[in-house]
Amino acid sequence: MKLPRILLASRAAMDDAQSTPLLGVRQSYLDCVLQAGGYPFIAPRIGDQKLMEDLVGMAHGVLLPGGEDVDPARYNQQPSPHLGAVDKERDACEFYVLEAARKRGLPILGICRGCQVLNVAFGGSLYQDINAERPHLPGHGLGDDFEHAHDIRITSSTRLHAALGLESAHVNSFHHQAVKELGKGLVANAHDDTGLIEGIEGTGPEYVVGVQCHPELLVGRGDGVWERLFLSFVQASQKIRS
Ligand SMILES: [Mn+2]
Repeated sequence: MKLPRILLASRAAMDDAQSTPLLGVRQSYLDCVLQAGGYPFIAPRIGDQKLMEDLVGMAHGVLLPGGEDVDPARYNQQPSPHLGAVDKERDACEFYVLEAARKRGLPILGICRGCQVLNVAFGGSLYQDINAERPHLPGHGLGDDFEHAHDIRITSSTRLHAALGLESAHVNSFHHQAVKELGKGLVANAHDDTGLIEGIEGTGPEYVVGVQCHPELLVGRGDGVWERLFLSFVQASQKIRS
């Protein structure tokens, strides 16, 4: 059986102030795709629509990893003083990737920032900073805990529920932003104890899933539960391949 090709969007990182950025993906994402039976390949973070359409044309599934904050202009807000780093080139790249993937009906998995990009691309909005915009609620675990920071409740009859087979799960938490208003055609598939959205997915027949936690780090620490998410995504991509 030929492996489904999974396109991963990349980020820019400086390793040397005098030089140009490195473009890449943390290996934990690649490992999870490989373990689940996918063939990962990396899209350079370049805001070029044609290039991204061509790359998506070679893919059977698309994974958007974690990273910077989405430019709030993308959801018609002025930047808050609590906004973190923004990479407009990366935003452009990933919005083009998503547009092309949606046109082709490819499976999409968004992780942390990827979940937020997904929501904004579907017309939704974000909390630019959870603790600044939801001060009446207990502070969200923006963990220094690399393993488990809080629980999530998983909505029944969702793809996430079907993938994990659980009503609740322990997750890590490294986000200071979160989904505010849901995009069109999306539902929440998980919430934390304060009602904050911890995951989203499409209501249509295509596999479109976003999670706010970092399952790739949990899998790397031997958490078998979250392997099932990557399996469900790669299996959906395999259907596109065959
Ligand atoms: Mn969280």
